[in-house]
Amino acid sequence: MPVVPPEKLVKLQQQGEGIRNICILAHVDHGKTSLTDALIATNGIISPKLAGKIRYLDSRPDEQLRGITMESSAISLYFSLLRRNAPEAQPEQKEYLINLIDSPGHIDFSSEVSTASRLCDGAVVLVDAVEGVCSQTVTVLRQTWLEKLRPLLVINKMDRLITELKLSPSEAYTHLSKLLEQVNAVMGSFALGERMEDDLRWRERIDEKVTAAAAAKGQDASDGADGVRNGRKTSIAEDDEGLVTSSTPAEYEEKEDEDIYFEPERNNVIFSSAIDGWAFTPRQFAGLYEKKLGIKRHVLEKVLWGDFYLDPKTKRILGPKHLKGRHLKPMFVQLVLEQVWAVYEATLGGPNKKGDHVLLEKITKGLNLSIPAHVMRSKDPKALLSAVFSAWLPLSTALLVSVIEQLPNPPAAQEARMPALLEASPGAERIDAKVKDAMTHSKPAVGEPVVAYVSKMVSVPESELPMNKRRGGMLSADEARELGRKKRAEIARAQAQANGEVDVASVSDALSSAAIGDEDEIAGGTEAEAEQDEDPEHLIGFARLFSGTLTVGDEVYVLPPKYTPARPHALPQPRKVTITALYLLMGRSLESLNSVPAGNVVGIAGLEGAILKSGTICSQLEGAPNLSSTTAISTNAPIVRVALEPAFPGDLDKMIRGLRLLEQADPAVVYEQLESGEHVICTAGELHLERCLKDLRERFAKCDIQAGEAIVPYREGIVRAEEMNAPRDPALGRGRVEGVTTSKQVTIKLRVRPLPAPVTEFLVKHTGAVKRLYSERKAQDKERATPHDGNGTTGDAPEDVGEQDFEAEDSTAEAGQNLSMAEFRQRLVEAFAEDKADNQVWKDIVEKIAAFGPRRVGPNVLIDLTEDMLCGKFLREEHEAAADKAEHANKQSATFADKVAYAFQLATYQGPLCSEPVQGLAVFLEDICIHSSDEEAAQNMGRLTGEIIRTTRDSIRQGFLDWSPRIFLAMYSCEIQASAEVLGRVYGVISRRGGRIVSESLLEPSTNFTILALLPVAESFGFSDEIRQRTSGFAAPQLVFEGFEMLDEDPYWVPTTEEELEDLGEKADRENVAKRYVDKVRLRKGLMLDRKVVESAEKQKTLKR
Ligand SMILES: Nc1nc2c(ncn2[C@@H]2O[C@H](COP(=O)(O)OP(=O)(O)OP(=O)(O)O)[C@@H](O)[C@H]2O)c(=O)[nH]1
Ligand SMILES: [Mg+2]
Repeated sequence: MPVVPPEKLVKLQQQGEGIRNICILAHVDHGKTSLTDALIATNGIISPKLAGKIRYLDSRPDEQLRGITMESSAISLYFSLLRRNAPEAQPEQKEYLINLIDSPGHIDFSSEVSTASRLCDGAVVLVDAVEGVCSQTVTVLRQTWLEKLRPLLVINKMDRLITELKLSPSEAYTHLSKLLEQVNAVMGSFALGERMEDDLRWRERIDEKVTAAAAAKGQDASDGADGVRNGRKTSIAEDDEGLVTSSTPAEYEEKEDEDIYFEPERNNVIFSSAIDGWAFTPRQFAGLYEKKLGIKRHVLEKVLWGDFYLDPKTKRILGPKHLKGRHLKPMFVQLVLEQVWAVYEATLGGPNKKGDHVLLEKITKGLNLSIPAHVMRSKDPKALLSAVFSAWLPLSTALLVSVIEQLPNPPAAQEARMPALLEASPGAERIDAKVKDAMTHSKPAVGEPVVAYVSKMVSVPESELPMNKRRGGMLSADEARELGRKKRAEIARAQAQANGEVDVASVSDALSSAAIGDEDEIAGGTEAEAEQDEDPEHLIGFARLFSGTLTVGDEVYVLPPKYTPARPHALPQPRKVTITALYLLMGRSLESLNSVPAGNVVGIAGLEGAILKSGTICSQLEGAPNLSSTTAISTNAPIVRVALEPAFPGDLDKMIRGLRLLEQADPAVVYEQLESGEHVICTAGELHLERCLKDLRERFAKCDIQAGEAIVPYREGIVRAEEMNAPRDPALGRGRVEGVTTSKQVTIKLRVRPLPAPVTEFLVKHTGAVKRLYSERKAQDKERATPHDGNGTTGDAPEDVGEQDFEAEDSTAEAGQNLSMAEFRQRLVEAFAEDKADNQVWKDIVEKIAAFGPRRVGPNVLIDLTEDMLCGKFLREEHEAAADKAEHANKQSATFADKVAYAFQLATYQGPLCSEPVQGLAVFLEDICIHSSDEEAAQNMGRLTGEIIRTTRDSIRQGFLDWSPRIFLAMYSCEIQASAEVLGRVYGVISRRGGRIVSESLLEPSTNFTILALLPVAESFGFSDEIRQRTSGFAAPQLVFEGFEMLDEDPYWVPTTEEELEDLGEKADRENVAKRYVDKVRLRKGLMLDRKVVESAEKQKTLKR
C-alpha cells in the first residue's frame, strides 16, 4: 500500500466535515494498540502482514519490551470511501482524515486517558471477549459519559472464543449477549445516576417556586389593609405560580435514554480480532445476505442480532413466538458466527490442526474471494487465516466505516458538547459571546478567536523534530527559503515588540522567543557538525483546536489553570507566547505544519515554560474560557513517593533540571523538594515510577540517578481499646492535660478524644468541601479585616505546613466539594449523632468547631469549649462572622487562642508515633488561663508565642498517647484475573504480604476468576512482578489507591499480665506489626528508636582458630 503523503492530510484538515477525532480506550491489554495497527497499515505506514503484531504506536523501547502502552500517542490517517448519497445514485469518492489517539489501559497511566479523551469527539471502547467488563472498562466508559464522547464498542479478541475457550457458535452467542448486557448495565448505571440528579434538581426547583409563591402570599396577607391591591397582588402571585408550573413540568419527564446503549442492530457494536486482522458489524453481513435471502438490507440489519430465526423452508424471519417448539438457531449464529467459525476450522482445524483444504476452497468460492495461489499453498495456517480474513472482513474497513458513520465530525460534536463544557468552566457567564459562538460551531476562519486546549506536554528529542530530521538536503530549496523567511519575520516581529511600549511580561516573552529563533539559526548554521551527543528535549503541547486558525508566528495567551474570565488580569498573569512551530502528529514522528484550522489535533511548539501540564490557549485575554479546570478524572492519585539522588553528586543540577522537565512532560508526576533537602517524585504506581526513572536517566537528566526506597504515607490515630493502661493522671481523666508554659505564665487546659468513626470517615471523604469552605471564609475575613488587624500575621502561617505533601493525595478527596455550608453542617451533625454511646459528649459540638487540621482541612477537629469561644467558630454563616470578630478583638487570651489553633495544626500534622499526619482526633480546648497582667503578657508576646505553641503541641501529644494509639496503613485495592490453576498461588502472595481477599467471582464461560483484594501499599513493591512470575504471566494485578485503613494493634503494647507473659514471654515473641511499621518510618526520618540493637551480648565469644 502506498504511503499517504502528509500534504494530503494537511489538505483534509481544512474540511471539518471529513474529520474524525477519536480515541481508543479500554482496560489494559484488551488490544487497543494492536487494533490501531490495522488502521495504520491502511496508510502504508506498516505492512499489513505485521499489523496487529508490531504495535506501531508503542514506540518506546520499554513499551515494546513489556507490551504495555505507557503514553498516549496520536496519529493522523487518511481514508477514502465510496459512498452513495441515495440508494440508486452513483457512488462518490469521499475522503476522510482520522486523528486517532491510542491511550494506555494500565491503571498507573490513567491520567493519560483523560488527556486523550478531552481532545476527541468520539471514542472506540474495546472489551476483551473473554475477560469482559473489567475495572478500567468501567472507568473509561465513565470518562466517555462525562466528556460526552459518542462511543463505539469493539468486542475484541473474538478468536479467543474459538481457539482458547473452544465455544460453539451458539455458546459464543449466549456469551456475547451476556457481555453486551454487562456493558449496557454500566451505561445504564451512569444514566440512572444522572436521572436521579435531574429528578432531584427538578424537585428542588418545584420546592423553591412553591415556597417563593407561598412567601409572596404570606407577605400580601400581612400587607393587609388595602383590599383591592391585596386582591390584585395575590392574583399576580398565582399567575407567577401558574407560569412556574408551565416552565417546570409538574410531572418529571424521563429522558429518552435508548441512545446510550450498545446494540448491534444500531451498528455501534463491532466484533473483531485484532491479532487475526478481522472485524465486522451486522450491517456488513446484511449486505452479504441481501441477495441470497431476498430480504431487504435494512430489514436484515435489524434482525441479525437478537431473538430472530430464519425459517429454513420459507426463508422468512421468525420471532421467538413463532418458533412453535422448533429448534432453530438465532440468525446471528447461523448466518454470522458459523461462517467465521468455519474459516477457523478450514485453516487451523481439521484432523491434524493443519486445516481442511476442501472446506477452505468451498468457503473462498462461496464468498468469491481471490486468494493468491502461493498463499493457498502456504504451510503456515495462520498466514492463510489472515489472508482469507483480509480479503473477506478486513478490520480496517469495518472499524473505519463505523467510525465515519457513527461518530460525529468536529463541527457536529462541538455543537453538542461545547455549550455544556463552557457552562461548567469557571466564570462561564463572563465568556465572550463571540468566543462561545466560534467554539460551538467550530468556526475555522482566520479572523475567528483562536481557542485550543493543551492536554499535556510531550517531550521530543531535538533530533526527531522535522526540521532536524530533514537536515542533509532533503529540504527542498523552496521549503528552506520559506522556513528562513518565516524565522526572520518572527524575529523581526519579536524585536519590534521588544522595542515597543508593550508591557513587561510580553517583552520578556518576545525576547525569549527571539532567543529560540536564534538558537535554531545556530543549529541550522552548524549543520556540518557531526552528530552531537547532546540531544536536548523539546516540549510540545498536545492540543486540540476548537476555533479559529492557528498559524506559526501567531501570538496567543496561555491561560493558567486558575484563570477565570471574571478576573482576567488576576495573578499569575496569563502569558503571551509566540507559536514557534506546529506539527502534525504521526506517532513518534512529526510533520511541520504552517497553520491548522479548528477541529484538529495538533502539536504546538513555543509553549515551553508557559504551560506546566495542561492549559488553554486563546487569542484574546478578556472573556476567554478556561478549559483545563473542568477535567478531573484521574482514578489513580500519585501515591508512590521516592527520594532521588544522582549517582555522582556533581550531577545534582542536571538531575533537578531533568526533574523539572519530567514534571512538565508527564501529567501524573509531582516533583517536590522537601525541607530536608531531599528531591522527591510522586508517581501513580510502581510501573509509572519505573518509566519515570528511565526517562530521567536517558532523556531528561542524562545522568545516573539512584532511587531510594519508596516513601509510603501513613496516618496516626487513637481508639478507645478494651484494655488500656490507666490514665496518666487519674484526677483529670483520660486524655485531659493541663499544660503549663515554661515561664509559668499561661496554663492551657485541653482534652483529647477519638472522633466517632463516622465523623472521621465523613471528613476524610469531604476534604474538598472543607477546603472550599475554608477558602471562602478566608476571603470573607480578608474583606472585613482592617489594616491594623494584629491577628493576621502569625495566624496565617499554618497553611504552609507541608502544603505540597498533601497536594498529591488530596486529589482523591476532591469529591464532595459542592456541599454548601448548611448541607455540610447538617451532614456533620448526623455523623456525630451516629455515636450513640457518647452522645452527651458530642451534643451540639458542630457549633463549637473552631478549626480542622492539619492544613486546616484535615480530618481532625479543634473544639472550642472556652467561655467566649476564643478561637471563633468555623462553620458559621456570613452574618455571624462580624459579631464573632468584634467581640473579642481586644482580649489577650484571644490572641493566645490563635497560637493554640496553630499548635493544633502542627500537632495533627505530625503525630507522636512517627511524625505522620493524624486522623480522627478531637481536641477540646477547655480554657486558657493567664497568670499575669495583660500588659505584662503583651510585653512578652514574642517569647510567650513560642512557649504556648510548644506547650499546646506537647499537651495534645500527651493526650493522644493517653489513649490506645493506632497506625493507619495506606491500602491499595487490587483486581486480579487469574485462572483456577494459579488461584492458590495468587492467594499465597496476597496473604504473605498482609493483604486480604474481599471477593472472588468466576468469569463464565472461562475458568478465570476475578479476585478483589486489599493490600497495604507498603507491601506492594514488587507485587505485580511476583504475581506475574508465580503465575507464569497469567495474572496481572491492577492496583488503585483506596484510602487508609487502621491496623488494629497498639505499637507500644508489651505483655504485662501474667497470662500474656506466660503466652508470649517477656520479649513478646510474636512480632508487633504496628511497631514494625512505626519503627520503619522513624528510622527513615531519623527519629529516636527504642530498640535494643544488641541482645544477649554476653553470649558472644571469639572463636579460636
Ligand atoms: N488472541 C488475541 N490476542 C490479542 C488480540 N488483540 C491483541 N491481542 C494481544 O493482547 C496483548 C495486548 O495487546 P495490546 O494491543 O498491547 O493491548 P493494549 O490494549 O494496547 O494494552 P495497553 O496499551 O498496555 O493497555 C498482546 O499480546 C496482543 O498480541 C486479539 O484480537 N486476539
Ligand atoms: Mg496499548
